[in-house]
Amino acid sequence: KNISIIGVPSDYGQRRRGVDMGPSAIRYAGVVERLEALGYEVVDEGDIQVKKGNLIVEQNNKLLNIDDIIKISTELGDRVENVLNAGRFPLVLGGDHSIAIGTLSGLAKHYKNLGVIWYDAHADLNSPETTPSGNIHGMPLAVCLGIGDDRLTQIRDFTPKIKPENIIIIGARSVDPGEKELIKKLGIKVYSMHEIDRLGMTKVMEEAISYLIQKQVDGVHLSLDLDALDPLYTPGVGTPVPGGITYRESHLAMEMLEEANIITSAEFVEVNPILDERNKTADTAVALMGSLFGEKLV
Ligand code: DIR
Ligand code: MN
Ligand code: MN
Ligand code: MN
Repeated sequence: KNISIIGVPSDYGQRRRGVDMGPSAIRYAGVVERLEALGYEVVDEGDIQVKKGNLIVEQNNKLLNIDDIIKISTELGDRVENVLNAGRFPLVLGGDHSIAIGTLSGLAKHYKNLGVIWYDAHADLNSPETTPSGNIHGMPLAVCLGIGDDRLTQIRDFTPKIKPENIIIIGARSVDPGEKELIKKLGIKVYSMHEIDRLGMTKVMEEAISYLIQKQVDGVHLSLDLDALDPLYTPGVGTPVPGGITYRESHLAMEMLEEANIITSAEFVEVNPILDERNKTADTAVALMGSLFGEKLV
């Protein structure tokens, strides 16, 4: 596998400044060196152009910064599709989770039956009707299912990007009422913290992997929000939720994905250095990438 890294320094999907510095923090934590040490050819394509220095403006209190997010998502989608067309593995660094709209809009042009693992404390299944915050980082999974404002669902002129039965959410523990309804209605597979506690991460990942294989997916995207982990390990996130996945459980999950050899693209999002402790969250992100790409303990 040859890896292409794309940084997306966007904080437009939420209200806490600093997550735009996530790609830099992850680079300073040594992502390129870490992956090269595993034998990959790594090209850091740098960052997508994101307009800086402006205050977050509420054009519409249900869809904060929608115009900027459309622009960023469209460009990111083009870039991700180019990486796939070059036969390379896209590794996207965020930025807040709204960038997943762009990533998926690139992946879904290439893969006809894409699977998605959404590793997150949240379900990111809100719409303008259900959002408690107006923050688009709480909506990307819904948008990719074709639910929400047309300007978002129609990014790169096609919708939906993914099928509900090809999604697995892992780590959920803060799910809004409208999101719960949607999960039930669409039958989306969720391993909340309850299932992780009850079954253990080994069983959760075994089930998740065989579930996606049964769906005959032709690719699997890992969308990893660092707030899936307990804030003990990843304090540098905008919306920390206690009772999360441990450091070792997360490594185990990555190691099992690597062994199963199913992941075809990944993004690591919501690293906010302003809220962090000595770059701990970016360090954790890079360590998890190490496991995802085949680092062995012994
Ligand atoms: C909440 C928080 N469900 C919202 N979402 C977050 O604003 O829609 N997603 N933090 O990552
Ligand atoms: Mn291909
Ligand atoms: Mn998220
Ligand atoms: Mn989250």
